[in-house]
Formats: sequence, structure tokens, C-alpha cells
Amino acid sequence: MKRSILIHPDPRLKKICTEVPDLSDELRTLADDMLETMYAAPGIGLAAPQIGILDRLIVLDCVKEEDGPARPLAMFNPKIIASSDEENVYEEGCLSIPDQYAEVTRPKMVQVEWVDRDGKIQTEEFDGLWATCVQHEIDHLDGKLFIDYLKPLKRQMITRKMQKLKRERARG
Ligand code: K2U
Ligand code: ZN
Repeated sequence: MKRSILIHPDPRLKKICTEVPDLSDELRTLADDMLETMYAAPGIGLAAPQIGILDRLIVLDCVKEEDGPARPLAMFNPKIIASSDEENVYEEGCLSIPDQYAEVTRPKMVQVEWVDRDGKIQTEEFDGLWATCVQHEIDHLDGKLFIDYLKPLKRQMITRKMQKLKRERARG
């Protein structure tokens, strides 16, 4: 079922997440709930800490509708095993920092190794938006948000806007 997404600032978004042991039906259901939550947002990626679960699990689907069928990916214990020297700049957003966007520079291509939902080790190279997204999601597992790449003043401004948003939401 759809889960609620934590909004920055929240201590759970700054934690280093724990590797998942062996795959279980419970973890597969969690991945399905995260995909459902991601599509509903809508977003093209989501990390478990964003729904308050401090496990190393991310989901992503960066296929643009008009380009072809969805390619929902669930990655358990993902890690970047190689990245290009060439970089890409992308205007990033984050479902935990709604309506705030800023340019972030990251390696253009990354090679990722992960455990898939059948417990099999997968390795794949990503570039373009997939590369940006998978790096954005893996950062979440290490408590890193895209605003951590910005200048302190810009980061503080965004954090203050989110604190105001949370106060307003709390008032209902
Ligand atoms: O982790 C998240 O909050 C999900 C992000 C992932 C993302 C952010 C920036 C660049 C690539 C991926 C959400 O999908 S934010 C919504 C979005 C959708 C398309 C392109 C950029 C941002
Ligand atoms: Zn994010």
C-alpha cells in the first residue's frame, strides 16, 4: 500500500541505512509498496529511508511514459562499483524536499551492483537520467540529500522553506 513520504528536515533522512540480509517476502512487499508510492507521487525514484525504513533498498523507474514500457527496478544493497570521469549536470528535485530544484553535478555513467528481488546479484551500467537517479537514491541510503551539494546559504534557504511547510501541514 501507499506509504507517506518523510519531509526534510527529519533525522531519519540523515541516517546511514543498514544492509538487508537475505531476501524475504516482507522485503519484496516493501519494494512493491515503495514502487506504488513512487508512481503515485509521481517520481522516478524512491529510497527506503524516505518512508522511514532505514534499510538499504531503493526503487526506480526512469522510463518516460512516451518512450516505452515502465521498467520498475528494486535494488537491495546497491553499490556503485565504477563511475565515469565525465560529469553531467541535472536540475534535481526530491520527494522529501517538495517543489525545490537545483543543479547537481554527478558522474555521467555509473556501474551499479545490487541484489534483485529474486536474491540474484545484478550488475549494470547506467547513464543519462538513470545514472543521475540511481546516484540520488544511493545517496539517500547514506543520509545524503541533493541539497548537501549546494552552497550553505542556498541549502539553509531550502531547509527553512521546508520547516515552514511542515509547520503549515501540522496545523492542518
Ligand atoms: O529520491 C527522490 O526523492 C526521488 C526523486 C528522484 C530524482 C531526483 C532528481 C533527479 C532524478 C531523480 C524524484 O523522482 S523527484 C521528481 C523528479 C522526476 C523527474 C525528474 C526529476 C525529478
Ligand atoms: Zn530524493
